[in-house]
Amino acid sequence: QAAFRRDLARLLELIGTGKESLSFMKKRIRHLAQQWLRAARRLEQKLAGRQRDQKHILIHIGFLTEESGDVFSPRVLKGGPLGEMVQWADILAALFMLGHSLRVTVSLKELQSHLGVPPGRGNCPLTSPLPFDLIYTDYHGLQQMKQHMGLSFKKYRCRVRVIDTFGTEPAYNHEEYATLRGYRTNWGYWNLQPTQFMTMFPHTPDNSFMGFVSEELNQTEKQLIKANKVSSMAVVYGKEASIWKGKEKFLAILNKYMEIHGTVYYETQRPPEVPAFVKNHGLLPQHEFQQLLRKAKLFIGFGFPYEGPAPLEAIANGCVFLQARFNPPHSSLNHEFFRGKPTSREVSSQHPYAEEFIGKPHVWTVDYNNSEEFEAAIKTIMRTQVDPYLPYEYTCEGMLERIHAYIQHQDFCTTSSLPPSPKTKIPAMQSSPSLLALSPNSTHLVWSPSAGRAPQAWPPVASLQVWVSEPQHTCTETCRRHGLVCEPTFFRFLNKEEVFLQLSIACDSTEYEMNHLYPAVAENVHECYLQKEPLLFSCAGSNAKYRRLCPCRDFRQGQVALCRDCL
Ligand code: U2F
Repeated sequence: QAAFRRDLARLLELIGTGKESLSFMKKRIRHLAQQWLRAARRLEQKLAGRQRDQKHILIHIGFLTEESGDVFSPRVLKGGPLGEMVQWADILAALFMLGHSLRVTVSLKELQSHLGVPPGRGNCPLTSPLPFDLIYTDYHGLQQMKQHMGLSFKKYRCRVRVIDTFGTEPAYNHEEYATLRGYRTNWGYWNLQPTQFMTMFPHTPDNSFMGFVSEELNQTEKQLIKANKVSSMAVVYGKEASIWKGKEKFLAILNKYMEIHGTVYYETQRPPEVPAFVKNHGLLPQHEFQQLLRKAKLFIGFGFPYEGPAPLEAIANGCVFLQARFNPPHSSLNHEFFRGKPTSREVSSQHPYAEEFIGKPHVWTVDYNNSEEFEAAIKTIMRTQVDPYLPYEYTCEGMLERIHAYIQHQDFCTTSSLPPSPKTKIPAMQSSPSLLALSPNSTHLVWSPSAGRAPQAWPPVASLQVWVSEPQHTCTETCRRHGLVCEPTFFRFLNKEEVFLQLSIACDSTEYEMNHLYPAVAENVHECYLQKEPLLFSCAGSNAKYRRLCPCRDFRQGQVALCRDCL
């Protein structure tokens, strides 16, 4: 049984020393310690003594190992990316607070020693059973484990969770399919269950949403912040000078109305990209950056970095976030930053989560090519009163709740918890009684209690609704349009011929094929297709030719990763 922890001191020892990145993470954990403790107490009450198994967990942060180049650590104090470190610090804190037994490694040598690989021996099967129930790592770590575990890697990969900032879509994950269809990338194709990849924002429901946290304010702090806001103070999003390059026009407009602050790293003198009228504080320690946000009214993005933590912190501290709409959207097909990343996701603004999940009055997404629209937004924002706001899923309690649920319910090792392999199980599935019934208004299918006992599944099947997409729509979009979220683990319940029948879809032929858009129907030719490869079940992906069958579910307000009965 795992017992919630009462302090974080032991975790700080486990993390080790010797790298700026580790110091950054420890400082963050220390600073947020009280928040974590309070959140753990609240979750403990909520779960009311429910059985929670204590897991032995290895956390191997591959990108911080010398063997992968560790390009991030030397840039911690120089304006380099911190988002990944924010997330790892929070993952460590959450796993520890939940009471699991942790080992943390940031070098290959430590990894080998924890895995039980004798020094000097690589790429051999482990001589004794893996002593961890779970391994949290990243793409770099995955590669290292593959290299050093030999055949044992295949055996144990179901225990791995990959922290993957921008996400990996199923089409890119499946080796044979990726190779055949041109979805190969630098990051490989690991044939993992797509929900083993865990993202920084809920980018695609095909992956699990891991997230991170932002500081939560109590009522008194919120009131104080509101009272002390300076309505003419703006902070620019961007700690690296290159982000400011070519932004003179916007800065000049903004400067007409507001005092502009920046936190751009510099060594001896002001970077030339930052105009003289900007008050540049230099790169600030994280808690001082939060203080600056507490005074500011506006946090303004100029298009990069994509999808970082700072806008959530700004909104949590009562700022309005103003950002550029991307038209056309940026993606791995048209933008250098995303090129080679294992996703075709279209990024519609600098921060789509802020745009779609938060929106006005906290977030303004405007066309920066239209100076009038840009200027009008600034003027309106200055007059608008907003409260500090933090979505529940980004609070410590929200993150603890979500990771708790994943650890208790996600099992990629037991075969009964996995989608059936097509060769053996699909005929049996076809003959099983239908789990689904037409909804009262005949538009979609819902879980049918009359089918008998619900199959063991997590999320519980009772939350399932099947909707048919419009042509050219993804299942992610389709479910969202109905106020639901796509749930890839449910594809297996609707990958059946009879489901087309129940939905009155006429099929002149039905074939099993490998295609990440299936199950789907090509309506004009009455051809129906079922999925032959369960690893390719995908919420992402669309094509004008197909209407897709989409498995949707409900979700908890402020916690999109969990359905109502998921805890
Ligand atoms: C993102 O990484 P970034 O580090 O560029 O993300 P930011 O949103 O700028 O914020 C990271 C943290 O930096 C902190 C701030 C955030 O939590 O509190 N900070 C600070 O300590 N001092 C300052 O003066 C200003 C900010 C993203 F997270 C990564 O995944 C991507 O790789 C990267 C590129 O898109 O963007």
